[in-house]
Amino acid sequence: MKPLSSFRAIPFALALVALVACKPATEQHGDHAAPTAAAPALIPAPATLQTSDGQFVVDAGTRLHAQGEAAQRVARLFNGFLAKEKRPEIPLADAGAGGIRFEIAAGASPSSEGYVLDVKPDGIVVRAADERGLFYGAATLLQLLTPANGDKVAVRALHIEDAPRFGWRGAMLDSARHFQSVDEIKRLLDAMALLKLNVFHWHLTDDQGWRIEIPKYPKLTEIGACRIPAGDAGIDPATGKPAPYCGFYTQAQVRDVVAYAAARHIEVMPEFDVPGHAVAAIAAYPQLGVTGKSLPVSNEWGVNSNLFNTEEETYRFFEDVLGEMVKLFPGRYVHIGGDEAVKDQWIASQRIQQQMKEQGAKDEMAMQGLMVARLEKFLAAHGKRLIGWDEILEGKLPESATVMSWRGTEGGLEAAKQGHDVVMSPSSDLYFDYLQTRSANEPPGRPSIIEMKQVYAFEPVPAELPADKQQHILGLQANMWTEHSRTFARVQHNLFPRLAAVAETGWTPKDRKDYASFLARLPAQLPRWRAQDVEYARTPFEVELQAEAGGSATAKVSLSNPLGYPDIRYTTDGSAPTATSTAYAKPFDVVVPTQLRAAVFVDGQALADANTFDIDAASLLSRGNNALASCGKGLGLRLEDDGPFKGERGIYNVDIFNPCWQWKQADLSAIGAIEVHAARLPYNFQLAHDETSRKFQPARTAHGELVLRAGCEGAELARVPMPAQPDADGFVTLKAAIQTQPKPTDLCVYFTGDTRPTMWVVDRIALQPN
Ligand code: TNX
Repeated sequence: MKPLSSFRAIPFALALVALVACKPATEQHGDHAAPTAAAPALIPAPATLQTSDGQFVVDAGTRLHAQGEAAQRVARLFNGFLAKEKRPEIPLADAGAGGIRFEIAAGASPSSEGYVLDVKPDGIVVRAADERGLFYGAATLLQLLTPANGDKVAVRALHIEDAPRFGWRGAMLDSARHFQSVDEIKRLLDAMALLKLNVFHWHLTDDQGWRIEIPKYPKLTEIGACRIPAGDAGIDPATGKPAPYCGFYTQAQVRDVVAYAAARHIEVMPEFDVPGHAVAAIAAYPQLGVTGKSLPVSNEWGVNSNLFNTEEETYRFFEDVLGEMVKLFPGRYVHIGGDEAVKDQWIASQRIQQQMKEQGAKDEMAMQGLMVARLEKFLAAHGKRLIGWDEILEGKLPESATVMSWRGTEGGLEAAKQGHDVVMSPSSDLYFDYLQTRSANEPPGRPSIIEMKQVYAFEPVPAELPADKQQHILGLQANMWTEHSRTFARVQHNLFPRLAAVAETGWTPKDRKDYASFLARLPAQLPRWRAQDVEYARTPFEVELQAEAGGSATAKVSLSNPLGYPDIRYTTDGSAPTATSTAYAKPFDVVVPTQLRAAVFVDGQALADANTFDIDAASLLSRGNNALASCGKGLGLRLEDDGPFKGERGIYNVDIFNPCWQWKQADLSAIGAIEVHAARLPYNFQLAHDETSRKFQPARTAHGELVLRAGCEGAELARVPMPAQPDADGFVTLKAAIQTQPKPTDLCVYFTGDTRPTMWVVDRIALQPN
């Protein structure tokens, strides 16, 4: 519950990671070396690219020529990006021979987002029919100018003709569950633009926070923008008083974000979620809710049963909010949510049932359909198109409505068949709150893993969709929900590098996509991101280790990399691994204790800082939370502790339907006792109709017991009563004597008693030999 300082001190099983600074590749050469042009590693891959002999060297003498206002705007942005990467800008100069030329020319590309880029020994020319296309050409050039060799870059002679496959290449950010500053959002917009993404879907309202200033309804931000986080995170230990978590964007800030995005050719699409995900608004104005009762802004995750009502005054509120949004956001679309609106409250309300009868809605989904239809009319009258999550298909949907398919692709397929436009963002492939590796270094999130490979393989156009309907698939979008992402660093960790795969699917022609080629190009993107201050996840580029106790004083070690980069190098003498350290080929034995350090190499460069693993007798006999399996297949989350109030908090995988962990095939043949180190977390979830899935065994004693079993349905090995509270450090350590088990045993560990309001979670299990 309240780990104060001890979290860091706990000897974690096998995953002690030492962070060693890794220099960007651009700093690793002297600037006197003669530059030679490398094969271009572009992401997203362009539609066509032909290299030829020769190269052009960009150096301090190079000048940038841009004719006309639009081309000059692109040139200034281009130099702005160079400056941000702390690289020399390329001075603008009047037209002359050689150098770099940005040019807008009618007919240069058939697509407004397309461009042509030529590198020849006498200069570089980027040409487009439209400013937008020229910007993407400049973004490609920025990548071609890496890696730099001091202030010189040799660019291989080439010819690129490029244009995107899809018009909607999106990323959604949930600023409701956790809030990001305007500067952070601008950093994301920069990174998106350089990957040629063009839609920023901004999730601004939800149960846990209302994040946009609407002057006519000041309480939306006075009340709705703050919540008291669950558990100890919501109490300031210095004062004992509630510690609200707050944040909203003023209208001036929204305009600033919209303008910043527009300059980078990104459309910002706001979302106002109705009729569910409405608690923050109802907390501000209880008359908007079905019960009329006042509610706190929610600090629980999941599906909340509080909905907006269907009164005329509520419609006025909707139109007032949307009226502000259509003024603030010049883009074509406004998102009205529509997801996860469980109808229990509407069913229970006589008044809403009466209104349904009067309005001819045969059921609650039809009533939501009428709501969508009214909002669609309102938006259309203001020149906007309505888009909503795929649930809106379940009501009668206005023809012009666009569907965002999140519950798989079926909703999108059905909508496109019916003639609606569709954006594909299935939770199975494009939800980036789902984690990307099994590493113990992953931040909180959803630990059903969506690996890069799966993101890359996602195909937005379903094979079953008839050819004459395929133009309805506008494109794809990655969604970054932030229930579990308290910091912007964690948001970026989840978005990058996977967003690069989304960018390639959105941009590159289908037949030019190739995962092996993508993986080969990805290492070149890492120093670019580092220069741009994009805090991409290191976990996919790290080394993971598995160690099993071997004979009396050895362990069998296997090493792997989540992305499958093959060149793993390691040391066992404490030194930092280099490209010439021992190459890992297959599992091998080490004597215990050994400190093993390993990194993955591509072209002589480490992809990430080396990982350091301490393999000793204690580590072989213990497993941290991350190395344990869940007992069943419920709803797995990777949750952060609610304390300490300030500083780093523990992170635990837990199945909130059935919190139970197992050490599969544990060798208990010489084990006489088991020590369990446990933390306690608030159970702050609303599961709506899934509530019945929440399982726990009744407690037999006042505070429940720790139970150990041989197999989750097997014989009980031990039962130990739990204390009322964890220790001052937020943890308890429990010791249970067991009978030795002759055969390898699935050791299952759980706690009895209601998981609400708090649940115990296993932090570490240690086997104690007889
Ligand atoms: C479902 S996606 C939601 C969100 C959650 C997300 C978590 C959608 C339209 N609704 O409210 O944040 O799952 O993965």
